Amino acid sequence: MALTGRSKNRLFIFAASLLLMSCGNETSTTAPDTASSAKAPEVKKIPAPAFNPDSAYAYIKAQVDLGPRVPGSTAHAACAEFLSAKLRSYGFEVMIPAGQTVKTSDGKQFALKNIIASYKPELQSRVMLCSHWDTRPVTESDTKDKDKPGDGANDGASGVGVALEVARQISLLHPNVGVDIIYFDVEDYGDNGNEDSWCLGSKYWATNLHKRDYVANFGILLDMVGGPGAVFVKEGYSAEMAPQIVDKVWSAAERLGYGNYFQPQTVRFVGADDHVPVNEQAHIPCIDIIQYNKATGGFPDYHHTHKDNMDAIDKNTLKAVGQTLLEVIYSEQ
Ligand code: AHN
Ligand code: ZN
Repeated sequence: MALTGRSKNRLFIFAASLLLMSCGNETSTTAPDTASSAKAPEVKKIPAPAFNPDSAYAYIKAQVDLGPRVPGSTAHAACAEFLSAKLRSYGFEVMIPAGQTVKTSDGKQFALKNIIASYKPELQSRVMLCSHWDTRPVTESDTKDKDKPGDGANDGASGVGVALEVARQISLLHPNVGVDIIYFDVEDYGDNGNEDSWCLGSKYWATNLHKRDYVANFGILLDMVGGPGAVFVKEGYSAEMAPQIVDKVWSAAERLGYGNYFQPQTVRFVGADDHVPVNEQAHIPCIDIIQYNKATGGFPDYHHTHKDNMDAIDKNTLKAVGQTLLEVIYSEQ
C-alpha cells in the first residue's frame, strides 16, 4: 500500500514519539541506579520499631512467677507451654522436637525441650537469636540454700524475655529477613570445673539440626542481658569466631547511644556457653552478649545465687539490648 505524504508524516511522528517514550522510560529506570551506584536492586530499609522494655520485663516476670524452670519440674513444663503459645501468637512456627534425651553429669536423664521458633521459614536470609530457658537446679555461689534453685531472672529468663519482645515487634512490623528464636534447654545443669557438662541443649541442637541444612546469616546469644548497669564487653570467643558480627552489633549499639552498655574492649571470660556449639557444630557464626563484671573479671556477683531475682532486672538494660537487636535485624537484607 502506497502512503500519502500526510500518512508518511503521521507515521514519522508516531515512530518518533515511540522512540521518545522509550528513551524517557529508560532514563527514569536507569537514573536512580546510576545515582546510587547500586548494582542489585536494594530492598527498602525498614526503620526498626521501638523495643518496649515494659513488655520484656513482664515476659521475664511471667517466667519467674512460674517458679524455677529446672529440667523435669512442673514449672519447666509449664514454661515450655507458655513460651510456645506466645511465639505462635506472634506468627512464629514453633516446634519442640520430641524424643531427645540428655544425660547430665550427675547421671540424670531429661527429655530435652529445645524450643525452636521460626518467622518466615521460607526466607533464605535469616537471623538467629538464642538463649537458654532452663533454670539451674542449685545456687552454689550463695551462702545459704545452695542446694535449692533460684529464680534465674537474669540467668535464663532475661534473654528469653528480650527475644520474646523482639518476636512481638516482628509480628507488628515485618522485617526483610527471616528470624529464628531458639530457646535452648539444659544449659545450666553443668558442673563447675567440667566444661563439657554445660550447654547440653545447644550441643544436641547443633549436631541434630531441626531442619536439614538449616543455616542463618549469623546468631546472637543472649545470656544475662537484664542486669542493672550491665557492661557487655566483646566476649573473647565471639570476637575470635565471629568478629564481623561483634562489630555489627557493637556499632549498632554505638549508633543508638548505648555505648555505655556495649563497651569496646575484648575479654575472654566465658568458658562454655551455647554459642560454642552453634559456631563449631552448626557452623553458624554466633556471638554471645553476656554481662561482664569489671571488678572481678567474671560474671555478675549474683550469678548462681538467690539474688538473681527480679531485682537483678533493669528496664534500661533491657531497652539497650532489645533496641540494638531490632536495629540489627531491621538493617539486615
Ligand atoms: C560456665 O559457667 C562454665 N559457663 C557459663 C555459661 C552460663 C551459665 N551462663 C549462664 N549460666
Ligand atoms: Zn547459669
